[in-house]
Amino acid sequence: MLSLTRRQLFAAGGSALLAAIGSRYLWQRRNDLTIVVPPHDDNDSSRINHAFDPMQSVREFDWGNVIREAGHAIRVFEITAKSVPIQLNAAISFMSWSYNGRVPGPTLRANQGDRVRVIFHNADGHGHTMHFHGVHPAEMDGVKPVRHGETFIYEFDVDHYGLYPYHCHISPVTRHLGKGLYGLLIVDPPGGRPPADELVLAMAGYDLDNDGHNNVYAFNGIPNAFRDRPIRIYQRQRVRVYLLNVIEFDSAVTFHIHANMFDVFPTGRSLKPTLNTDVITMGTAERHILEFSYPYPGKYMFHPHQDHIADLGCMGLFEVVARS
Ligand SMILES: [Cu+2]
Repeated sequence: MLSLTRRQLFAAGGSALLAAIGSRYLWQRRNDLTIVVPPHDDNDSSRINHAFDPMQSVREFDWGNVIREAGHAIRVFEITAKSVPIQLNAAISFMSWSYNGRVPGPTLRANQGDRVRVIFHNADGHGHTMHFHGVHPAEMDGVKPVRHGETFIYEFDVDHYGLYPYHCHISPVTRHLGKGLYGLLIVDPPGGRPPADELVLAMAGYDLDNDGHNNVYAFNGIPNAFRDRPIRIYQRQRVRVYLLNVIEFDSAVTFHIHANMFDVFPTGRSLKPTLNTDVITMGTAERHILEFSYPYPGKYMFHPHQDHIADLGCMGLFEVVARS
């Protein structure tokens, strides 16, 4: 893949050319880059059927359907809450409460300035809601129960790009969120972000016996899913991770990647990184954009550095695939 640095451009065309076309040219070159995703080997018939595919949720974004009403563009999403049994591993089946039958719920995505309409059906036996983080009127705050069989429409403008968790806000929230009712809304800045292989990772715990302590932990709903099936990424290609921590009961965890450093865009609310590190601390509901690229092929762990939490299922691998 072609990527011109400023120095390479000087070497290629000289300073007069650079002065004439300047940073605009560099920006366009970057936008011309094609992001490619390595294929995953999915022929393993011994793999557990979890009820949904955590590998799919890594790179899946729901942009909704854009409609126009009275000249105003509205991005429409449909979400249904329902109980779904999920196979956490060979031994543990767990009755989740889910948005659209998956944990985490779909990664909703919009552009700054959009109006967002979320049509929320509750097909579950318990009352649930969708409480979005971000700016909206009180009646859209998702703290009033939506009963079994009812539909509620959440509608608000997203005027600030960034990352916004959504989750059920029925008490006890630890239980409603911990059983799987959470997800992420990404609001892109005007013009978007530079091309990258974009991944969604959500860290969460499961309190299987309702004793106020998590028994297992997971990235994207399934313990050790990406330890057993590494996420393949290409060497020397920018990776952008939309990272959410919704681990209840443990007040804060870290996120750590091996053999590399990452840039941090806190809450997705900046276009420039504020930190470069390999461990970032996150309280419950904190979320950040991380960017990195791996220079060397191989398999590299990522996990919270609360190592007992990693040992209990919050463990994954990036498999960095060589490219010529
Ligand atoms: Cu709920």
